[in-house]
Amino acid sequence: PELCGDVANPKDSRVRMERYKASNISAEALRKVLQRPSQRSTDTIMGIVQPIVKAVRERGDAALLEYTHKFEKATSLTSPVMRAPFPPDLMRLPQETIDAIDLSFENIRKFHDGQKEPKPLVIETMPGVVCSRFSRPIERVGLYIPGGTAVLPSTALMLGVPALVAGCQKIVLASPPRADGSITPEIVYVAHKIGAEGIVLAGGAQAVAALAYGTETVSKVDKILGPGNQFVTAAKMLVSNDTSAGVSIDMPAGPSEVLVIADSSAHPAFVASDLLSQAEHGVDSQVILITVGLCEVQLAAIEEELHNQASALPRLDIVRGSIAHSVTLIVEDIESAMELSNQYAPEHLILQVRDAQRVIAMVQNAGSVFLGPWTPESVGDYSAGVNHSLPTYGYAKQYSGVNLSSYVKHITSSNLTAEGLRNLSGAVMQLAKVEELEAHRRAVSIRLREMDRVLSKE
Ligand code: HSO
Ligand code: ZN
Repeated sequence: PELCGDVANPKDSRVRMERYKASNISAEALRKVLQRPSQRSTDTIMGIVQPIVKAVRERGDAALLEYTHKFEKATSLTSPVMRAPFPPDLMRLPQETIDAIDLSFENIRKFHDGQKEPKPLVIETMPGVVCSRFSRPIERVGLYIPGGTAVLPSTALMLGVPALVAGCQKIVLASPPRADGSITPEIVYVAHKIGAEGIVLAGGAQAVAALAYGTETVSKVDKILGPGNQFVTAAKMLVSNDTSAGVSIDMPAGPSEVLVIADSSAHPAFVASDLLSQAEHGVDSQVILITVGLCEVQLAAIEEELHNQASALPRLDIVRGSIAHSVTLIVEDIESAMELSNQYAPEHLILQVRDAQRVIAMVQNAGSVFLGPWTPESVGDYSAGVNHSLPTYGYAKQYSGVNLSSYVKHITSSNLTAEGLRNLSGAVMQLAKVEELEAHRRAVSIRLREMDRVLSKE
């Protein structure tokens, strides 16, 4: 593809995203530019995950502990579950951290509580034919909190608070322990606040298998939610396909990503900081910047900020990795920007443009949107109240992020009067006839006859 502006020297150590002028490249080239970094093939991953899931299903705690000893190096661990009530010693935290968790907890609680349906839906579709729908919590949920390069108590909040609000009876957390067998106190504190039954001290496919099938000490759950690496995702897909496990999952998860749309009203430092806050998640993260009608000076100002801010970050190496497969796309109007964004379907969409509220009408595909100069993605990652467990890898085209309805099932009911059944009888009996299901037809005709019998007596 044709580059606009100067090309960075590949050996140059500047932190820099490649620039493309969208109107100068073909649709095919554009599609390539917007491709997510490739992941290891599903077959390879499944080949690794399958025996692990099988071992935990067949040998329970013994296999689970073996894997934790091996992968987490937590060889001193003798029981895979830490049960509530959690010892206060294990959740001792600085007051500022407690306050931050408490405030975030409360905002997330409020936003998800607001998602409750005020009352069951009741619709009379025809006279005497009443259809309704009501919801019930999923009884047992397993929440996976990834380990890896960062501790993520915020993910425990995002998965746990809605489970609490929904009224799930049993909440089980799973998270890989540290090498000494312990779990970060922030996660234990969140587990305590959401009323978790326990924390499974395991990660990866083995943790998912334990939650799906249960072991001697791990409670089997009905649904597993939470992000994770490719092994976790593969294991979630595997167990949700096994009818004998009887477990569902939230969504397939991939590396974190953000798409920022900036026009000339955007503050270059803000734009760069938002790109970097997502880029620091992992080398496989991807960040996309779409600029709308910026001149060379404005573009250069963002790039300068990106380099300078990145250079001061403790996770510069990770940032370099993700920036290497991240790009800037240059367009001239907001319509073109939104078209590209909808095509990409980002997990996070940041609109640093004039009249962002108007632009939101054009959003078709995105996990969560952040509007205007004062809304960095970090607020949604932690404390605003929205959920940060969102569809990645383009799945925002068909999946919603985690929300209250992720923790409930909807049940419908029908209630007909005699008049209602009479009103429906013709259609039902005709369709039963078409499908040659005679017992279905008779279930109606037998009642019509009874109605006629009673009527003739009156
Ligand atoms: N941005 C991540 C969530 C997160 N950020 C956790 C910080 N901690 C989800 O895409
Ligand atoms: Zn984040």
